[in-house]
Amino acid sequence: MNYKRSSELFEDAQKVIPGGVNSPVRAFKAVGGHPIFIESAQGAYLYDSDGNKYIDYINSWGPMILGHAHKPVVDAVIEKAKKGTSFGTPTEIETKIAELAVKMVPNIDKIRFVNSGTEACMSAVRLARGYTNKEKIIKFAGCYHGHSDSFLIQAGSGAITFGSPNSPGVTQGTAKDTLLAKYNDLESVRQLIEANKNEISCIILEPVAGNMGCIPPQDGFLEGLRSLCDQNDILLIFDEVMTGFRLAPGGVQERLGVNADIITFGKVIGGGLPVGAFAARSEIMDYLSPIGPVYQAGTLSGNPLAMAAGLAMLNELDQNRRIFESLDKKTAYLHAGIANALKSNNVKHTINRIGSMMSIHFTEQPVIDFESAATGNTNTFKEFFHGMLDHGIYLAPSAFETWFITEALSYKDLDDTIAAVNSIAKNL
Ligand code: KE4
Repeated sequence: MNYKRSSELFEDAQKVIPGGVNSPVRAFKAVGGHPIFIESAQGAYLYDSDGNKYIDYINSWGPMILGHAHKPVVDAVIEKAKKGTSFGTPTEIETKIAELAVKMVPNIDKIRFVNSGTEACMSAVRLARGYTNKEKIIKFAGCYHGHSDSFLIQAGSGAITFGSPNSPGVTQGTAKDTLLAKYNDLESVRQLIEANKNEISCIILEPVAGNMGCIPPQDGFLEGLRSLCDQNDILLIFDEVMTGFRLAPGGVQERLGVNADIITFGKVIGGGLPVGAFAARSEIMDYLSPIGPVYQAGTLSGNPLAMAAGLAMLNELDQNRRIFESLDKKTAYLHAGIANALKSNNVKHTINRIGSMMSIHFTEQPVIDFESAATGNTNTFKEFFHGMLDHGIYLAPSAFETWFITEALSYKDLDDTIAAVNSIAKNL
């Protein structure tokens, strides 16, 4: 593949943007080389500035579940833009998408829209602290909830990727209120609750982790957290920024049958435009300003343009629920093909998968938490990543991310992907 133009564009970008990127994980730091600059995208494909075509398994880190430049979403955005993009006033479309989200997601009465997953998770924790009048939170090593100070403690995604899970700039005063548990380990949570009696406002987690690779909850883990929260007057926050409207119309709550108290959203809910949201039953959400004391606000929150994209996306997912079955089948097919290709070439690996999320870990042990995810061979991942890129397959440039499957992928795309793995595996 020729990456000449991307290389030139990266040189220019680095002069005026820190690291040449507006989000660190895009910089290829973990895999070496330089990032690929994408010119356009359509369906399951990306087209870079050198004219190379890729089958895309990032899909903008999750939003493009129906594929890039999906016509109903694009048309909705174009029509809405002609009438103005943002007024800073209430608009009918905000109510429409809120009604649809409340219909699709179990156990919520009200939803507040913001502009990113970070904002949604940050606001959800503030709401939990205000509602319970308690200050500490429990998060899990390897989970990522955006870059708000309270979360950059053993954070996943880009933070693990760059080996800075605890970021400078986060004060001790903040860090002391964030308690760290081990994913899929209820005993680690019990110990924290015992040691911090009546001080913990909430437990926040990715109910299916996607930021240390894809790590589904083990049987009983979510149910155990639900019980611990009920017994100790703690709110359970499901960060469904990745899983919401992806693992089922109603997300993990629907798919795995465990209810949280507050649920956060991002990615799919915005149809590719900047949208985050958090939702809960009324007794919690009514603690929010302007009716309650917990302040939260945003200039572009619920702007009509982003709402138009999100509403078009959610409408299609709500009205064509067979999409979720198709996504599951495509992901299972891809999993089986890749596993066979790696196994037949004696490549040590573990593949985790649930719904349309999966990840490959170059380790033989089961990957169930941050520690086991970190046993993956990062050099093998680097070779695998660049081999796939050269075969026109675009993966997340980090071993601590998830493959996002889009409905736009054909079975030929999946077969081409499996063939690429088979070809690369011979040299891993
Ligand atoms: P944003 O602020 O990036 O919209 O959302 C933060 C966030 C919150 N919760 C979960 C479970 C998330 O996965 C994310 C963001 N995901 C990363 C990918 N692992 C975004 C990619 C990036 O940082 O550029």
